[in-house]
Amino acid sequence: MTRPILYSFRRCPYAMRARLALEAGDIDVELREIVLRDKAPELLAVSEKATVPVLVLDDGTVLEESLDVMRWALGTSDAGKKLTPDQGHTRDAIALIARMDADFKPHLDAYKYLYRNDQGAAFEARKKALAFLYELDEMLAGQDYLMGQKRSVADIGVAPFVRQFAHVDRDWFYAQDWENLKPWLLAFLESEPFKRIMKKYPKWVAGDAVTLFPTEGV
Ligand SMILES: N[C@@H](CCC(=O)N[C@@H](CS)C(=O)NCC(=O)O)C(=O)O
Repeated sequence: MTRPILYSFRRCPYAMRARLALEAGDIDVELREIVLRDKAPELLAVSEKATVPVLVLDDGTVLEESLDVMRWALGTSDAGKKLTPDQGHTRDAIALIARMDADFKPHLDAYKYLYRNDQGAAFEARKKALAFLYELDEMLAGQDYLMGQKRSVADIGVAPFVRQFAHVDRDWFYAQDWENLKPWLLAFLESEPFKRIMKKYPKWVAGDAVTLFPTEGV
């Protein structure tokens, strides 16, 4: 049996959430670490869009969206059960993630990219991102995870982006009054699954020995 192939980039939040879903289901894939400024021709050959993550299934199906990779992982393994919210439905979690991609991520990108060159504009962008973060903070009131007392697909879909936001200016982030969001993010960063998916791999080149993710053996 050929294993699915995952084109991934360690620091990409979309790739992180795809890896977290695969990790939750212990679904082994062949991981190919991509360098964004020098993409492997094999990635370009299967995906015109060539963003990461891309998962190529053993029947040749190409999943080019992190949400599709997550949905596939949830549907084909224990990950579905493990990551089902104990409050609300998986579809609500996916809707929250999709809303974050549309409404929060553009402000995060602007904040991150402008921070070094134009702080005034960066702070404007940061302001626009706040509503979503306070919404998360409210969801977390009285519970450890976004949709209950159990880690769900909502947490793994959203947390990599909150991490990216927090890391633009850590001092500022941790000085804010989102008292539920801060411990939630810190717990995510310290969690075993997150540590497991953040292992470093060298850039993949055709002919390299296979890297099995999440198992990591060869
Ligand atoms: N909607 C896509 C977005 C993926 C995405 O934009 N990934 C970034 C890296 S974080 C990327 O590959 N950018 C392409 C590039 O920089 O050339 C998904 O959810 O998978």
